[in-house]
Amino acid sequence: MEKFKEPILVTKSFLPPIDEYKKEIEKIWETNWLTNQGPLHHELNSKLNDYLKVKNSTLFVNGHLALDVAIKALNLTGEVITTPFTFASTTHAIKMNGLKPVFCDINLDNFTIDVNKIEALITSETSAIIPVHVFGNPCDIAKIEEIAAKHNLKVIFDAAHVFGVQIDGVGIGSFGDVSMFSLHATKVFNSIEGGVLAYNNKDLAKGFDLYKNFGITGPETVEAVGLNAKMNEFQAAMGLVNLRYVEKEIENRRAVANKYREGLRGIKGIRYLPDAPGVKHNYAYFPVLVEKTEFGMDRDELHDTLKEYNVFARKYFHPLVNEFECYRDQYRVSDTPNAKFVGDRVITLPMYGGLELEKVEKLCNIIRSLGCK
Ligand code: T4K
Repeated sequence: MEKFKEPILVTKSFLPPIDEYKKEIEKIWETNWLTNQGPLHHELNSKLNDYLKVKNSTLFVNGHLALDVAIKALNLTGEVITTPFTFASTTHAIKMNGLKPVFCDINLDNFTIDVNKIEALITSETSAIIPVHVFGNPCDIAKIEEIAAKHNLKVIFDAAHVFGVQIDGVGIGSFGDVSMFSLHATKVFNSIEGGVLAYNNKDLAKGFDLYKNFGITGPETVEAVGLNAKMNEFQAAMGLVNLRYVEKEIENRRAVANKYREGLRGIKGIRYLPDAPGVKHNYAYFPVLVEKTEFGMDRDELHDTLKEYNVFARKYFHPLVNEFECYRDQYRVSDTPNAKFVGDRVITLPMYGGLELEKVEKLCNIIRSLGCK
């Protein structure tokens, strides 16, 4: 089969029509307000509350600092239970706050934290759970909330991948103490870079605002040691324009996901995830597990061979966080066997709304042709 003429990358940032963005940023020339909670920031904030179906939210310059601020403002201490099958950000945010990440294994059904293994990891030092709705798949939220209530733990959901996801019509940011959404360029919805904390308890807003702005509370008062994590007006403008297109983007992604499922169906050794009942998915990623004994090639061979066809899939998330150079001396990967299993087999195929369905079909045919006959 012939290679693709143009490279196909794992994703492609959504960009709105440039004139719409220009029109939005013209307002910045009128207000002369570039950052520090300007009018576009406020407008985006209130529109995101509606779109995400959450009671309260606070905007940030990126998702990582939003997570960092959530950890600080919730006063977490000691140990925090999380998963190693995630992006570096989740664990680094815990570690950089002087806390100890404790890795819980994942389940093999949708790669989120295995709720049956959490309680065994709770000690007198545990203050919180930071589960990850990885690839856009919701964790077992009810069970996590039950465990947290029983042991008096805080819950911060790393919701970086689940912008727009709903469960039975409820915004996924409505659960736990707080949820962090990433609005990075590679996400379903972007504000170039950006982050959102969503939460029910409006009293939390004060701490989030405090830590994202150097701990400043007034022109002559600084109440806490904070950082600078403010979203600027150019980011907010991009968010406002992109919000007009996000539903269409998700619809297009749904078509891409369904095309993959159709094209990959029945290939031995290739496994992909179904939609979960009651969930409005956002199709943030299209992860596939490759089983060498059935497919004939392992994940790494498939990944490298696809490059020859001009397809640049990615191994999200390999290596696992507990295999990183900076963590591996402190943890045993054998403690999280399902995460190891998935991390060694997973490949995320190209996924974005603008990916033509004919290309998806051809890519599936290429994968089929590479497998065992
Ligand atoms: N928690 C989780 C679970 C996360 O996955 C992330 C971020 C965070 C927390 C932290 O949120 P942020 O602080 O980032 O808001 C990317 C993203 O940078 C990162 O946001 C994301 N997760 C992670 C999973 O992926 P890289 O290093 O793999 O991205 P990069 O630069 O290789 O880009 C991937 C592809 O995206 C490129 O091949 C092409 C496309 N792309 C990329 C950029 C930057 C574009 O089309 N346009 C662009 O501007 O980390």
